[in-house]
Amino acid sequence: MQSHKKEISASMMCSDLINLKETLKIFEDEGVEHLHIDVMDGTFVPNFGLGVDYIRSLRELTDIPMDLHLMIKDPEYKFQWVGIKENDIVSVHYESTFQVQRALDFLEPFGCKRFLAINPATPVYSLEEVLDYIDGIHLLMVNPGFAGQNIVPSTIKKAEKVMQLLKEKNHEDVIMEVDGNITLEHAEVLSKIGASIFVAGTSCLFTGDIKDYAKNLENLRKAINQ
Ligand code: S6P
Ligand code: MG
Repeated sequence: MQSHKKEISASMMCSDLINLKETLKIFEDEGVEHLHIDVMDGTFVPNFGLGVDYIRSLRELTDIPMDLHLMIKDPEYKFQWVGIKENDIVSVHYESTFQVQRALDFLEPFGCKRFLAINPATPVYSLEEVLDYIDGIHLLMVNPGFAGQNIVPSTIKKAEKVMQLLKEKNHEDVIMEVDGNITLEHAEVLSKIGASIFVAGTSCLFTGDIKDYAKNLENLRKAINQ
């Protein structure tokens, strides 16, 4: 198995706006690699989420690259709205458009890393035809839309199947991100399976008190690097 660096993506929908600056300072000091931004349109998922003004303001506060998780219908026509930068990851959902490959093509000129996201019930074989056009697979461990949900148990086995597919297709250059209910225990198991990016939400990072964030990040770092 090709080994990739293990990285943390802090889920900003779980963060507390009042302490935003202090939170970002902790993330910078702790070397958090990505800010996970859940963009939700109320159609693809039953919730509204972080929007373009929030993204713009956040850019003024930090240089940490963004991990833009687009949970929106027909994303290929909306990339310009988002303000994508070269160091960002952008995930489009397999289920959000009839033209996944076109969506990935439309993303190419932005120079960002292109990830394909799949929901818990979307089969792993859906990834096969687009492996040449992506840098990563974004595996949803919960049905998207909300923080604080319990893992869909079958997704752990599914993570193994993703790694198996990448091996079979000679595509171990493609990395796997895991998103949803990433507790320390799940992080450790998924890291051993081969995941490289871990979305840190209420399950391991945003546990209530900002004073705990640095320690929480250190614990997560330990769990994914065992
Ligand atoms: C869910 C979203 C996720 C959440 C994350 C929160 O729709 O894609 O990125 O922000 O799941 O983490 P937790 O630990 O509360 O599940
Ligand atoms: Mg997400």
